[in-house]
Amino acid sequence: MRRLIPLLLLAVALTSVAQNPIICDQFTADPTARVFNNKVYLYPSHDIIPPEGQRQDWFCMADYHVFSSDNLSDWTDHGVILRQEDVPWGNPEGYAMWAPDCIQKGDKYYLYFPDRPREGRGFAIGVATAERPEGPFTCESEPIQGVTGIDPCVLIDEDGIAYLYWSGAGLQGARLKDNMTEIEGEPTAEHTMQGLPEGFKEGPFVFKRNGWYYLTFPWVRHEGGTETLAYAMSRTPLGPWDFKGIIMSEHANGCWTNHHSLVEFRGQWYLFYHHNSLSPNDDKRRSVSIETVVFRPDGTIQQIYPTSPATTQD
Ligand code: FUB
Repeated sequence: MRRLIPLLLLAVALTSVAQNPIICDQFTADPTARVFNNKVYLYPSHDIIPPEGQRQDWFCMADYHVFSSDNLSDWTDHGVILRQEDVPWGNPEGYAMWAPDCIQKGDKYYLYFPDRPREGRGFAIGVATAERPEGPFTCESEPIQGVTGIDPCVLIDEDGIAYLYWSGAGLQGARLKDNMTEIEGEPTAEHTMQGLPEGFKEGPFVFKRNGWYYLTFPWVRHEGGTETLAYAMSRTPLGPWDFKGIIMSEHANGCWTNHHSLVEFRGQWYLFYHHNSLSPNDDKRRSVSIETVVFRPDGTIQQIYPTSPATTQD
């Protein structure tokens, strides 16, 4: 009986997850799921078909929507929460609102997002704040100083200290100041996470469970390959990390990217990830799916095999 109960709980969780992909009236990618006020809020990138004049075979994103659900099946679209034109330091025609994150501290919600600056090259990471998870969000006048790159993720530890992780030259991590808009220490300091294998890495998502920090990330394990989802564990928030392996293997249809978050909701952990299910001939227009996650007794994660329509190589 003691063995049956977890299996029954898992079966209930599986049947309560929506059919994949979960949002079908627009493209959604790079999903960060967070639990606020006993609901799951989803902060994805919003892939669009590139307008004329933009590169047609590349990512194209002009704004963010936020979605919420209290059963993981029915999702409410709260509409646009930030547009590229609303970013004071951003290029209003950059179409580069890539993977975001949102976190609550006190009575404020902080949206972290990459964008192309008006001046110069590359990406910076901005912060916008709101009083509610669905916005409206107001953007800070400058991006985070000393941080260049994409795919921000924020962890607030049990002691209240916040950490920012992002993808620059490799995966980076730094402590955030209490104001949540600046990193501690010298901007030029070495922030690269130690202990990770070779292979292009982006999209860090860090969470804590039972005293373990998990650094999860898309990882290309073979030269010329596409992205898996992989992870490493540590007893400290900035590593060094002990690489553990694959969470989800490469998409079987060649969709180059995957990007994800893991979240616990009502006692069950879920993986949110993306696949080009709604645009099989275009892997830059992606859609979010959900699977359940199983942790082994030692804290490691069982490999996840996506449910239809996504399939993986193994
Ligand atoms: O969505 C644009 C980029 O594709 C993200 O920043 C990466 O993580 C990859 O999913």
